[in-house]
Amino acid sequence: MTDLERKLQGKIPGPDTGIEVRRTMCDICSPGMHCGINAYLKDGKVIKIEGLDGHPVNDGKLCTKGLANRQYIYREDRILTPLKRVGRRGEGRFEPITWEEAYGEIARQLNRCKELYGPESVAFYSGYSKWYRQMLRRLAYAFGSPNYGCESSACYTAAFMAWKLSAGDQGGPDMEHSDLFLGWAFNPFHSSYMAARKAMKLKEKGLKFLIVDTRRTPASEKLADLFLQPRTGTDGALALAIAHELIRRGWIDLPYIQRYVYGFEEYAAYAAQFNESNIEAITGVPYEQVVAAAELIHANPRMSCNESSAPLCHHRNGLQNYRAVLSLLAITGNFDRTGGQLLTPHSYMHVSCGFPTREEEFLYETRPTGVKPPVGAPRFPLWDHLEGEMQAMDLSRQILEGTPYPLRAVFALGMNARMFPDSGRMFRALEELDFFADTDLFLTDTAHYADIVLPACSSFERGEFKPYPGGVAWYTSPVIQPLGQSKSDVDIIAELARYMDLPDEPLKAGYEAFVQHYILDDYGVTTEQLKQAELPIPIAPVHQHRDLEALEHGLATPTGKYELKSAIIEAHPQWGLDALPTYREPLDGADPEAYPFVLTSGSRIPNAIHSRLHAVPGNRSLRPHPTADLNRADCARLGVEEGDRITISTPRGRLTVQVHPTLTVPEGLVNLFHGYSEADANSLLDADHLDPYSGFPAYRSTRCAVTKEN
Ligand SMILES: Nc1nc2c(c(=O)[nH]1)N[C@H]1C(S)=C(S)[C@@H](COP(=O)(O)OP(=O)(O)OC[C@H]3O[C@@H](n4cnc5c(=O)[nH]c(N)nc54)[C@H](O)[C@@H]3O)O[C@H]1N2
Ligand SMILES: Nc1nc2c(c(=O)[nH]1)N[C@H]1C(S)=C(S)[C@@H](COP(=O)(O)OP(=O)(O)OC[C@H]3O[C@@H](n4cnc5c(=O)[nH]c(N)nc54)[C@H](O)[C@@H]3O)O[C@H]1N2
Ligand SMILES: [Mo]
Repeated sequence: MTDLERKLQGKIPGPDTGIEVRRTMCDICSPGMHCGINAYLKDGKVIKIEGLDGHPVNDGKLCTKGLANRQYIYREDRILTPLKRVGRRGEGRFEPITWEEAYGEIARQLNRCKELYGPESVAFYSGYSKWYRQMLRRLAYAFGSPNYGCESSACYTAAFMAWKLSAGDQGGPDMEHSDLFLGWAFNPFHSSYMAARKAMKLKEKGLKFLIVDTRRTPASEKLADLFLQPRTGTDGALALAIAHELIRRGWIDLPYIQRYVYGFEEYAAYAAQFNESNIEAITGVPYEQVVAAAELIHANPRMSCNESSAPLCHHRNGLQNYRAVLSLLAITGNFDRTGGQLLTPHSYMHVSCGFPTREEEFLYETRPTGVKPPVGAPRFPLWDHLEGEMQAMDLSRQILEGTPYPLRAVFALGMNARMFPDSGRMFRALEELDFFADTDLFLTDTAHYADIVLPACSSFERGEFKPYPGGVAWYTSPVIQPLGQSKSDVDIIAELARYMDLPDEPLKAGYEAFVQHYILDDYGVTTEQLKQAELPIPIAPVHQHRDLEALEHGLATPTGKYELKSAIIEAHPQWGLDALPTYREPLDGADPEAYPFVLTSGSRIPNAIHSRLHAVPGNRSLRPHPTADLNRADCARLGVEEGDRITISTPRGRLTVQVHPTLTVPEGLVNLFHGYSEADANSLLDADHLDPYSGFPAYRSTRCAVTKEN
């Protein structure tokens, strides 16, 4: 082997090998991460990737998902041209068309619906990707429809709403200064590796952990000083019982409560209903463990907690459960205090990016007035009051029933019909539409239902503005040409707006102009500077926290205080919701004799993220078969062993998967991972088993039956 061959084999960059390294970002997982990447390129192709040293999130490291980027962007089912459907909906037969033809058809069809049924009859939907959402929302508004909505109808927003009701905006943990961390539904080892690293480091420094999870997890094994394992969806009752124990023993911060907290007396009286007489029956947690939790909290006064964007709120009682957990911070005087939970006002994409922006001006200044309410508003009035976008969990119902008004077309970016509870109903709804356009990297089975499919490019093929917590930001540049004729989502939106000549100049000016004028101008920074930067650079000074400053100033709640009793809900008795964080049984009405098990679906797994990575060969090989976890005692009773097949059934449907006997789940609970199209957990769920406060679905608590498959 020659020297050059050796260098080529080792993928060594240099003029002789023709290999160069460019910087980009992984956008496969949560926007809270988006790690820096070195992409090694040869002949315009990515041949290797590695983590980018010095990047504020990953500092050179990459996880099982990040490492999949090369196989992900070159997945065989990448869409390379705009497509027009020629077969039946769902059949997957398409023919390539030009961008001009695609825009023409979309414009014609959306305008037709507008003329026949009004602008509200068109919904604009985004799947899990977030970075282009400001533009998509504005597109909906420019078209005249209030119906912009997204996957956040089932992710994070319920937690955000709980925070808004309680404190006017969200709070983040000041973990470094805490004595105790309340890891409630917290398993970052599978969902957020960088947070896991931080937790492990702080544990070594002496931080105590109270872990509350329905399953045994790496967090319960590696982090917990005390581990509580309640029945799924009973967290509200457990939190109220701990609160009652703290109150009863006087282990609360009374001066703080008197000054900064609203509704304490009624809250305390309500919490007293959860005690030694009933807590084990409701939650499965013995009362001694409630006492142990109260003792741990008392012994470790500075306490913070994790943000649970999903599992705590994935129940029909989820938002209230989450409020009950948060209330523990308020009664112990841990909100807006060093080592507790600090206000982290949202400023970009629902999260705090460390500096204020004028994003909301861009989002709302063109919102149409005098139009019908968005999808889901009548059914979920609190959601509508706090969020104002459509609650997409009501989308399939409205399409199929046509009430309160017809919904006839959907323009989507990255729609995955399988993320909706009773995904079959969503597919039926897509079949019923007059027109459906979907934009994706891959020709998914949801895209098969579209009349027009548009090809989006990956984060390696485009640029993106990316702020990170702590006031730093950068703007990535494409490292390779877009594959085929694919385009960046934001370019698609701006081009369509121009094609349709919608009355919105800032939208038509495009994404980069939005970032410059609504985000960066205030800081005297240009997108060009951020593109030149080797790594994210500081663009605003970091806010220095002062204890009780936000509370002294008055929170953005109606009373200005931390509200244990929501004044917003109190002021709207017609909603039929409770102002206190009341507790209600999570399980549905299915017959417990016919459906003696409980199904929880969606706990995260390290090798996959939703529907994105199951089709990537390397990741798929780590968990090739959809599998359900079942307690060993249940397995023994059913007579099944590792790898045997079981059928999980609900009144909605049935699914056959492999079984994994385990002790991580308690008896009676079936844990199924989500995102597999051939074993779609959501096909088993009821589309109307929703939280009336948030509209969130009960992904984590549905009665089911389990039988052995022969
Ligand atoms: N049973 C169960 N179901 C759940 C959950 C659960 O816990 N249990 N979790 C819920 C939660 S929290 C979430 S966030 C949702 C996930 O929400 P989904 O929307 O289901 O998420 P994904 O499958 O990651 O992505 C949707 C589509 O976006 C496409 N896509 C990726 N990148 C881009 C891009 O840059 N542009 C465009 N146009 N498309 C792109 C992907 O290829 C994919 O087809 O699932 C929810 N569903
Ligand atoms: N690898 C990977 N990482 C991801 C994702 C992914 O798909 N794959 N998705 C991303 C997204 S969109 C989101 S929203 C986040 C979610 O992030 P997390 O909320 O951290 O993830 P989960 O694993 O869903 O839930 C955490 C723990 O909650 C427990 N749990 C479930 N139900 C209950 C309950 O009723 N009560 C209690 N106390 N515990 C419960 C589960 O057993 C699990 O161990 O993850 C993000 N990160
Ligand atoms: Mo999510």
